[in-house]
Amino acid sequence: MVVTFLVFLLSLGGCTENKTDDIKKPEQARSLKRAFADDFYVGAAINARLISEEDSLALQLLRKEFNSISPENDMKWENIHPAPDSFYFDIADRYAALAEDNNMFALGHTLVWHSQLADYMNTVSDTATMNVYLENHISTIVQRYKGKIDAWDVVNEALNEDGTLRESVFFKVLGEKYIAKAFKLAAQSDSDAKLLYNDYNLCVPEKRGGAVRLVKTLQNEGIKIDGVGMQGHWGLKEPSLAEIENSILAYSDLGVKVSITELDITVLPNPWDLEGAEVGQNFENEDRMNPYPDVLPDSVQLQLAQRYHDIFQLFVKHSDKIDRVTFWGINDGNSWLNNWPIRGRTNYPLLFDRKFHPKEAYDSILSLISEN
Ligand code: 9MR
Repeated sequence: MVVTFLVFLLSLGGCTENKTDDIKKPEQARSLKRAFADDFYVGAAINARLISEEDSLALQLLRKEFNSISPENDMKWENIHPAPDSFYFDIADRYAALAEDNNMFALGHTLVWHSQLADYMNTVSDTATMNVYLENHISTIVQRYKGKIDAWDVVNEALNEDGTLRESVFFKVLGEKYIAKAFKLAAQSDSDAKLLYNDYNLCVPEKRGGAVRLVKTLQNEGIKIDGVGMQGHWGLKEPSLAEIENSILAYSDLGVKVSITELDITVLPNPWDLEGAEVGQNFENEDRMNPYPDVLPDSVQLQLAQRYHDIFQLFVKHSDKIDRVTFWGINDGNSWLNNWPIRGRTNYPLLFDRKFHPKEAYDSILSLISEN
């Protein structure tokens, strides 16, 4: 921040003729997508209101700052494919059009996930039905958005914390080959789309081991996988920068690209030491668990800024291995972290506050570019 401030002072000193214009220039040029244009896409997850262009302030900010989008909920199975023979494409179509109109890199999130599944999927128990449903789901959706969706989270959160495979309905019915099947179907439906495995806690060594095995298994079978998505639901201290770096290197060593797909940093107490994003974990609210209901104290604001600075410094260092860094939301007010793992708290995990104003964390990230 000191550096940003110095740059600002220098810019004032440098203006001679048209002062107003010169002073404005650095401010107008500030934008995440411009700052990191040589490094990676900078994305945001967007909700149905924003996709439908009902939230004009959010849309304005999105266009200014970001060059990639992820649909927070609207392409998940329960929303896009609510009954075996019925698809609901209205919002997803608008999402794809928004990306196209604004020249943004569009992610499809997500094809195969145990959570937010349509009810009928949870009762499937035979191989034939599961195969038909999976084929219909993946082929229909990926073909529809061929050339419009640039990358897919093909399989989401298939791993347990110890690196073994989660007993999802897909696993129970088809065994581990459901993963290969999903990637194969996606590749057949759009050979140009980038195909990703996406999960949380992918910096934890045991889980990282599981993800490395998963990627290698696909590669050994000759199945296309282009990237690993490290979600990045992180805290002020955990995971350590060393574990984040080890993980970027471990995935990149496999010959796939890394994306940071769902970045946010919680500043609220977490007495259960929960990490990641297991949405089934929920707890009761109480005052001591919601210490900043009105405003975030400066001391914590600065800690958050420093943490974002350090993390982005690492991302820039490894920008040859990283395709995209996506935040899970636009501003603090619409973050899922206000409701997880306790409903109704006030969290501050993103770069923009509830009024869409950039926070210190935003400046700390942009200062990296002038530091280089
Ligand atoms: O942000 C999403 C939230 O609005 C939903 O209620 C929740 C339900 O599962 O999913 C959230 O997004 C998740 C994402 O799709 C996958 N990784 C974890 C994210 C946070 O839970």
